[in-house]
Amino acid sequence: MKNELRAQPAVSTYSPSWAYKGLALIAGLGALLLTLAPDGAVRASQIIHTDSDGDGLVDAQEQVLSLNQNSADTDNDGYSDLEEVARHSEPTMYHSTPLPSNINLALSARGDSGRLVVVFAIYLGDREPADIELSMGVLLRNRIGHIPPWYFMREAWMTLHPGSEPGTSVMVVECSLPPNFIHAIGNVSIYGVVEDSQTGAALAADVVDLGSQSGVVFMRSMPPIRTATQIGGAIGGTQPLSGSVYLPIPPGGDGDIPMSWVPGEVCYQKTQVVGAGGGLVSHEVVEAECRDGWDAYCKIDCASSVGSTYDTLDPAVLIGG
Ligand SMILES: [Ca+2]
Ligand SMILES: [Ca+2]
Ligand SMILES: [Ca+2]
Repeated sequence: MKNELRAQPAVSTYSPSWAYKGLALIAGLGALLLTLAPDGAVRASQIIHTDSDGDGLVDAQEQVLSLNQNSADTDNDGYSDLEEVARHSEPTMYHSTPLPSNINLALSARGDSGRLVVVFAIYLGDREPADIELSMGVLLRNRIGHIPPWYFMREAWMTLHPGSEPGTSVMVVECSLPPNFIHAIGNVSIYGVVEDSQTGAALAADVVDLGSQSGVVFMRSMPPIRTATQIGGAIGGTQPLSGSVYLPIPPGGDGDIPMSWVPGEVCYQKTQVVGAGGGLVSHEVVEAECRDGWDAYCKIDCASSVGSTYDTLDPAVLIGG
């Protein structure tokens, strides 16, 4: 169903070489994934799933999200880190708690054991896991491509955790992808959709934007609220943050990051929307610089990304909004 969607960007940003790769990739996404992950590749069961505080987010994922891996409720507001991630409230701010909701989905990612792991955090409310189905896909050359269910299921790892309200639960599904996939494409939006298993209706959707620069895979995300003053001081002032940070998530660990990436910093980009249509949103980087105070790395030429553009998906289009 989802692979019939076609999105047309208002602004085309693709180079011919990228388009060539995109064409080659879209020709057989399933075949590509199979090629890049032949038998013997690391499976989901070989990914490190240590969860020291038992909140459902593994330690390595808490590190990417800047959460406390030794506290199930980092901000002590009664909602677990996992539930806050799934429900899009800020897990490190006591005064940020989830809005009333029936079901939510949040995607994030990390590198782990030579693989890229895409993490679905799904707030189920009072639903059972059997009540929903998941689908997953990518934005490739202006088109939405479905990741085949056989691949998804082979690579998926699922756990279930209690929610804050009695009778509610939060599910985590981790799906590993070959990092070559990201290297080949450069930038990719990976989407997930939670569907009603009875009716097929889309209930929730989210998108995570991944990229590759100089062989380093990164995840683009909004700066956490707690660092608004830190990151917004020079660039954003007191205005609401409109930018994003890109956090390196090298599949093999920190050792994969070359010397040209500065430790203790992150590349912050202020962006503006320059086009939207058919579910695609085109962003242009208008300011960019390395900001310190982060347990991350900043590519030394972060500032040269000014003027570049990237596209992402509007999750609302995936649920018919
Ligand atoms: Ca945890
Ligand atoms: Ca935690
Ligand atoms: Ca909390």
